[in-house]
Amino acid sequence: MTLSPLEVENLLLELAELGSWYKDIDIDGYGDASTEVIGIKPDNTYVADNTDCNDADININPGMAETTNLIDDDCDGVVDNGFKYAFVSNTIGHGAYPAWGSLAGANAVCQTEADAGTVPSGTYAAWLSDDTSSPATSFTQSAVPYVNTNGDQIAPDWAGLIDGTLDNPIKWTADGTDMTATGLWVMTNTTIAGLPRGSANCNNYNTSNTGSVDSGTLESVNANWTANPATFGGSCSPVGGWRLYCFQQSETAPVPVPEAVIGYTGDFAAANWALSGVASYNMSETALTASVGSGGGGVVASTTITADGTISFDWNMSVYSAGDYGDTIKYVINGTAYDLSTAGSASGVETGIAVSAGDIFEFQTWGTTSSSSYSATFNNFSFAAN
Ligand SMILES: [Ca+2]
Ligand SMILES: [Ca+2]
Ligand SMILES: [Ca+2]
Ligand SMILES: [Ca+2]
Repeated sequence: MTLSPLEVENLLLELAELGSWYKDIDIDGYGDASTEVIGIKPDNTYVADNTDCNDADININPGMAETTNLIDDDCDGVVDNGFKYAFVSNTIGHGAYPAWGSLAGANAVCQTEADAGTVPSGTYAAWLSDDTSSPATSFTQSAVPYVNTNGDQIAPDWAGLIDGTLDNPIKWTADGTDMTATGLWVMTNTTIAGLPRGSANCNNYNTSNTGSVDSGTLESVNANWTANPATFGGSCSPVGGWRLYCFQQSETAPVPVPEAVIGYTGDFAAANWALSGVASYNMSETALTASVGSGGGGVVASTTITADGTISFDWNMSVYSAGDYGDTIKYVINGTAYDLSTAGSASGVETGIAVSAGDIFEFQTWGTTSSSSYSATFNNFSFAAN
């Protein structure tokens, strides 16, 4: 067969595109890692990239900028990183009823509402001062914008938050409910600078229904948002009660996907096993071997598992001279033995053996009498963390 110049050119082009290819359904130039095809590029719906975390949305890929939409636009595993969310509590503190009880209790209210709400996961704390702590001393002072749960900017950063004017009022709950005209003030005892306004803090927010408190008003964008003179010295048990301002302090980092351990490496390197026996034995990166020429005996290799996961390995037992009571090869988890073979030559593949952090995992071989002669191998070892 003779190829025309055009056919030769096309063939060369195809050869140049040998590699790994990934489907790009939303045509944003980024492919779906789960659709790998190796070889010649199937067609132009495939790309070389495999980093699209949502191949059904052209606006979600590693090339996008993160925006305040409660979506991980840039595929780095963190929702709305580059912003810190704030919200007003749905929970109402009230001195006459079970309330937050302390500044730590108020922080817990914020955390609970954040965890149950639509805001990005992370740590949240109350904009509240007591006798020993205030936002200025306890908050992570953000260099990135503070935003509401509806996406509006509250302030460009910490400096903007404490300059006495907000870009938008903090009046949305952690699940995005607008609390406009709900008629409740927000307990703060905190100045616009984030410092204690005084000692009007309901006896450090205990539940004894005593003392007074200074507060702010949740629809305000001037200094009244945190320190409204009309509220100063307010009762700790008003008819309505009080809300809290809650601020995101940090983001929850994406959970790294643990890499599998292949061979006796990493946590399963030979140095992390206790090896003993009366056989000739050895552990390399690729295999644990035991060789018994005469006299019986075997090897015990023991390690402590460092993470929950599954173990797989191949094994082989070649018996040259049988022991009177058999020649065994097995693995043992926390003292419970799982026989692989108890007599004669045999081999096999074990996969998906579940283990937990702290488990004692062992390989064992044993020739039962002085007439035993065998060689045993555990190879193709791997461990995949859950
Ligand atoms: Ca795509
Ligand atoms: Ca996409
Ligand atoms: Ca992100
Ligand atoms: Ca986003």
